[in-house]
Amino acid sequence: MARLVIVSNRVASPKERAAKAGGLAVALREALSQRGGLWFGWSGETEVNPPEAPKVFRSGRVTYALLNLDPEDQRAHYAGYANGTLWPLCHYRLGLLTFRRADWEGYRRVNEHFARALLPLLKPDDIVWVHDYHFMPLAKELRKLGFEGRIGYFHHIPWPTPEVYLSLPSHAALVDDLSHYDLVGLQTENDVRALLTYISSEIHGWIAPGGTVGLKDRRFRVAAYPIGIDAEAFVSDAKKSVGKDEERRLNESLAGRTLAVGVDRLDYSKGLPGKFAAFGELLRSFPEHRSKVTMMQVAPLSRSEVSEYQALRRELEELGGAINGEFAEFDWVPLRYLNRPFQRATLAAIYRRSRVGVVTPLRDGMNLVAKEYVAAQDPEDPGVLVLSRFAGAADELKGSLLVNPYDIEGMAAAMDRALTMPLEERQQRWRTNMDNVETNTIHHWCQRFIDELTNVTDQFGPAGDTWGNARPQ
Ligand code: ADQ
Repeated sequence: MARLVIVSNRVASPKERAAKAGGLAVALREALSQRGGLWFGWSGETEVNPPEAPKVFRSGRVTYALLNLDPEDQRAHYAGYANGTLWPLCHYRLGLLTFRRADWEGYRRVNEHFARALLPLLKPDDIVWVHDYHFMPLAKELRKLGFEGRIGYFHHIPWPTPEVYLSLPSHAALVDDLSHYDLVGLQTENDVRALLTYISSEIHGWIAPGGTVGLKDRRFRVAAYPIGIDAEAFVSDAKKSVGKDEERRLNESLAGRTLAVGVDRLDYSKGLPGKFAAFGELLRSFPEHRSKVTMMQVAPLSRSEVSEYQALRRELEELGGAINGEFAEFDWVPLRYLNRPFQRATLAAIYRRSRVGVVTPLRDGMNLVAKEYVAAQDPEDPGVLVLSRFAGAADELKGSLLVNPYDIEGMAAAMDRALTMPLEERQQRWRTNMDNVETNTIHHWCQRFIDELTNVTDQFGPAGDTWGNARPQ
C-alpha cells in the first residue's frame, strides 16, 4: 500500500487527545496510522531566516514534519492572502476582501518553501493529500521540483460562483495552480458546478463526463466529497453525558427551561449577528417563549489578529448585551454567550439537552456542528435543527428547518416552529438527518478521497497524451 502524506497548515500534535483535536484531525491521524504516513505542516512558530528543513519526529507509525516560517511571510500567507483574500472571497463577502500584491507574493513564497522542504521527504509512489486554501499552489511547486506522484487537494470552504470568483485579481493563476493536482475535492455538487463553469466559460478548459478537466496540457478530476463527522463518537459521548456532573449542572442552571444552542467559531461567515437578532425577534414576536427559552451561543475566538474579527466580537457583545438588557428577568438571562472552547463530551451534552440547534451561517463549506447536533440527540425525544440553506450541510440534512440567514423574521418563525413541533414530526425529521450522518461519516469521506486519489490517474490514459485521440465535446 502506498504511503499517505497529509499536508495542512495546522497539524494536530500526536499528544492531543481525541476529544480535543476534533473529528477531522482524528480521522486523518487514523488514516495515517493505518498505512503509515507523514503529516507535514506549519509548526506554529515563526523566526527570521527559518531553516529550509522541517523538524521531524515520529509517533507510532506516523512521522510528523513541522516547518517554521519567516514572520513576514507567515503574516502575508495566513492573515494576508489566505484569510484576508481567499476566505472572504469564497464566503461571498466581497466587501471584506483585500488584495495586496505583497500578500499574494508572500502566499506563493510560503508554498514554494513548503514544496522545497517537503520534496526530500517524498517517495515516488507516495499519495500526497493537501488540505485547504492555504496551499492551492503546492502541487505546482512540487511538480516544478520534479515530483510526479499523485497529489490531491481538498477545499474545505465553499467554491464561489464565477461572477464572485472573477473579483479575485489572481483568479486564473490560482485555478492554473489547481490543475497541477490529480484530484480536486470540493464539499458539494454546487461547488463543483461553480468551479467547472468558471473553467469552461472563462479560461478555455474542457470538461469530460465524470468531472475530468482539461486545462492547457493537463488533466485533473474535480468531484464533490461532502465531509462527515465521527458519528459513533458523538452518539457515545452524548449518551455517556446523561446523569453526569456536567449534565446535572446544566439542568440545574436551566431550572426546567428549554434550551436552544449555537456553536460556531467567532467568524463573520457564521452569521452570528443575524442569529442574535433572530433570537431577539423570537422573544419580541412570540412573547410566549419569554422566560421559557434560553439560548446558549458558544463562540470560541478565532483569527483575533484580523481586524474584521475584532470588530465582529465587539458587535456581538453589544447585540448580546442589548437582548439581555431588553428581555432578562431577575431569574432568567435569555442569552448565554461564551467565548471559550469545550471538550467534545461537554459539547455533546449541551447539544443533547437542546431542543433546538441553530446553525445559520451566511455561507459554509459544510458545517460540522449541524451534523454533531443531529448525532447527539436522544432518538426518543430529539431536538430540531434550524439550518441555513447556504451551509453545505443543507444538501444532505433534509430533515432540518431550512432558513435564509438574511431573513431575521423568517429565522425567528423557524425557531418558534422548532420549539413547538410535535414529538412525532421531530422524530421523523431527526431520523432523516441521522440516516445521512451515520452513512456518510468522516471515515467514509477519508477512505473515499484516498481511494479515488489512488486510482485517479488511471482514468487519464497514457501520460503525456492529453485527451487520447478524441477531444471530448
Ligand atoms: P469551520 O469553519 O471551523 O470548518 P465547522 O464545520 O462548523 O466549521 O467545524 C467546527 C468544529 O469546531 C466542529 O467540530 C465543532 O465541534 C468544533 N467547535 C466549535 N466550537 C467549539 C468549542 N467552543 N469548543 C470545542 N470545539 C468547538 C471548516 C469549514 C466548514 C467545514 C469544515 C470541515 O469552514 O464549512 O465543515 O472546515 O471541512
